Amino acid sequence: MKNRTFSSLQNMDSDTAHTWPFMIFGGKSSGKTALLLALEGKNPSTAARSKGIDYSGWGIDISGEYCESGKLRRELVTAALKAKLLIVVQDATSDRLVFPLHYFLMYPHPKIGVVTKMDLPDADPQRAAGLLRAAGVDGEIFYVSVLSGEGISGLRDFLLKQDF
Ligand SMILES: Nc1nc2c(ncn2[C@@H]2O[C@H](COP(=O)(O)OP(=O)(O)O)[C@@H](O)[C@H]2O)c(=O)[nH]1
Ligand SMILES: [Mg+2]
Repeated sequence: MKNRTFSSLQNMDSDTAHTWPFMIFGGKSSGKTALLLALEGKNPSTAARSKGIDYSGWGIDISGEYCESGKLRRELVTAALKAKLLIVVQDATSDRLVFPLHYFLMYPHPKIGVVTKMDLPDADPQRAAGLLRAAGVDGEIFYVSVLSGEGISGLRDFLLKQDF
C-alpha cells in the first residue's frame, strides 16, 4: 500500500513537470485548431472539431466552449499552468469578444494575440486587435491566414525563438 502511494505521487510529479510551449485561447470556430495545424506544418483544412482540452500537439488546444462559458473557463486556469505562453486568437471577421474585459491580466504568462482569417473580404484587423487589447492581451499581435499562409511563418519563427 505504501509503495503504491509513493509511485502514484511520483507519477503526479512527472505529470506536473511536463510543459507545452504555448496554449491557444479563442472563441468557437475562431481558427484555433487550423492555426495549430498550420504552425505544425500540417494541412489546416483537416481541423476536426476540438473537444475539451487537447494536449497532443505542439501547443495546448482547447474547444471554444471552454472560452465562452464562465464555468468551463475556470478549468483553463489550471491547464494554462502547463504552458509557457498564451496565444489568444481573434477572428478578423467577428465583432464579438468572448472573454470578459481584462480577462488575461490574471495570467502571469507572456501573452500574444493572433488575428485569424485575414483572407476573408470582411476581415477588420484593427477591430480584432482592439478586441484583443480589451481582453488584456498586452504582447505582440500577429495577423494570419491559414488559407493564404499570410503570417504563419513569422509566427512560427517567433515561437521557435522563445526561450521555452
Ligand atoms: N477563410 C479562412 N477560414 C479559416 C481560417 N482559419 C480557420 N478557418 C475556418 O474556420 C473554421 C473553424 O476553424 P477551427 O480551426 O476548427 O476553429 P476552432 O474552433 O477555433 O478550433 C473552419 O471551417 C476553418 O476552415 C483562415 O485563416 N481563413
Ligand atoms: Mg478547435
